Amino acid sequence: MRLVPVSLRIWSLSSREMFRLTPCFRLIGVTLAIGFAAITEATGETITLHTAASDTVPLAIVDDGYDGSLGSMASKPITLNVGPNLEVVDVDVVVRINHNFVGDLTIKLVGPGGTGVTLLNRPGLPGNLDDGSEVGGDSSNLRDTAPILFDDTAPSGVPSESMGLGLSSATVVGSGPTAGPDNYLPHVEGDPLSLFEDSDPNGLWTLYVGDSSAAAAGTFVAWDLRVSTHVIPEPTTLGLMALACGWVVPRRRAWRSDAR
Ligand SMILES: [Ca+2]
Ligand SMILES: [Ca+2]
Ligand SMILES: [Ca+2]
Repeated sequence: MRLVPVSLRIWSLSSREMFRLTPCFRLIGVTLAIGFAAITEATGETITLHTAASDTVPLAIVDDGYDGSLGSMASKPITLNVGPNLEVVDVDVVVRINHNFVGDLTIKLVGPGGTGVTLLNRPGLPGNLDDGSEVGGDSSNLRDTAPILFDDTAPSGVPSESMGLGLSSATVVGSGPTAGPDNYLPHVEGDPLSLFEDSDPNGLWTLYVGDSSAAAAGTFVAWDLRVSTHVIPEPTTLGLMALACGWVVPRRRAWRSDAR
């Protein structure tokens, strides 16, 4: 069997031959439609938002317990099961914490594939150490009644390193219009939530909260996971077209030989 290039043969077809080739054209039409649908999904028109919440039992964040390891942090899991053939296009996180010194805190999100992102790294503390070794940072407070949103496209445009900037030690972050924004860009130095893009949304997501200096202690109350997905684009569309035409065109040659 030798395949004939379709593009070279179509121009010489009679109407009878075109009729015999209609299965090929039908299949091309169907596969082009499937391909168009996949492209539509990839461009964001069928993005689905999945939301899930942790338990709301206050969990102690060990005062001055963070040493740079996930094991030294308080953690709450969320298991997501949203079905097959999906991949992540966006992740946002809402956190509810009670604490009187936000500069003590480090917050990290780890996804089902093991990817980890730092959402907060001790706001107000100069430098970028992540081992719990320094003392300082912003003295403003967090309350579970004033949840904090971390989002790569946070409307405030404020990076989480600036959380509490300009607030007094007694002020709760996000508790009112003069208390600063309640939504932040996650820790912005090369660690965005977009690191989860194209990953499988299904499985265990865990949020970790650590405290790096003594005196003020707090509780990790709850968190919400917001994962947007789209259907993984179908890679076999063009393959189906080639397979179909590879079958129909040799049949057409056989029909012509029979007619002679
Ligand atoms: Ca987002
Ligand atoms: Ca305080
Ligand atoms: Ca502390």
